[in-house]
Amino acid sequence: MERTFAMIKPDGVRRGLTPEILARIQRKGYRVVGLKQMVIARETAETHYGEHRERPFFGELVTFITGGPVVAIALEGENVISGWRAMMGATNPANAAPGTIRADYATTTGENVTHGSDSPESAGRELGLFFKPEELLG
Ligand code: RTP
Ligand code: MG
Repeated sequence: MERTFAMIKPDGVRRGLTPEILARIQRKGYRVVGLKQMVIARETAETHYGEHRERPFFGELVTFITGGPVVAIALEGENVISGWRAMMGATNPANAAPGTIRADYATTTGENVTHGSDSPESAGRELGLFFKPEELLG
């Protein structure tokens, strides 16, 4: 069984998409092993998106992701890392396959509703950044 870090970004929370996205996760059969709504501290956001530190959009990205509550989710399931990213769709919603979360709800690359870890290494790092072990189901 694999685990990943998923997040509903501030645009998704603001637009009331949390129940819809959790319903999609439930229908798919993934197990929610951690869940909390929170405002991300600037330092945490800079660590989370550290790989993009040198990119031109980094400042905007950190401002956006810390600009309102997010829902942090720890998911468990078979091949959940790639499976959850498949459910999200491409980073740029214009390229996202029909039926994916980003195709259905997002309009811009900057505000694309959800996040998902992109590898087992990122998943472990991001789960550790957002959740204490005692906040997760066994
Ligand atoms: P995420 O990390 O949020 O799950 O998204 P991702 O893997 O699909 O995309 P990634 O390349 O990791 O980029 C992280 C987030 O940065 C914003 N971004 N903006 N303006 C731009 O060109 C640009 N490129 C990326 C997006 O919000 C993207 O999800
Ligand atoms: Mg990414």
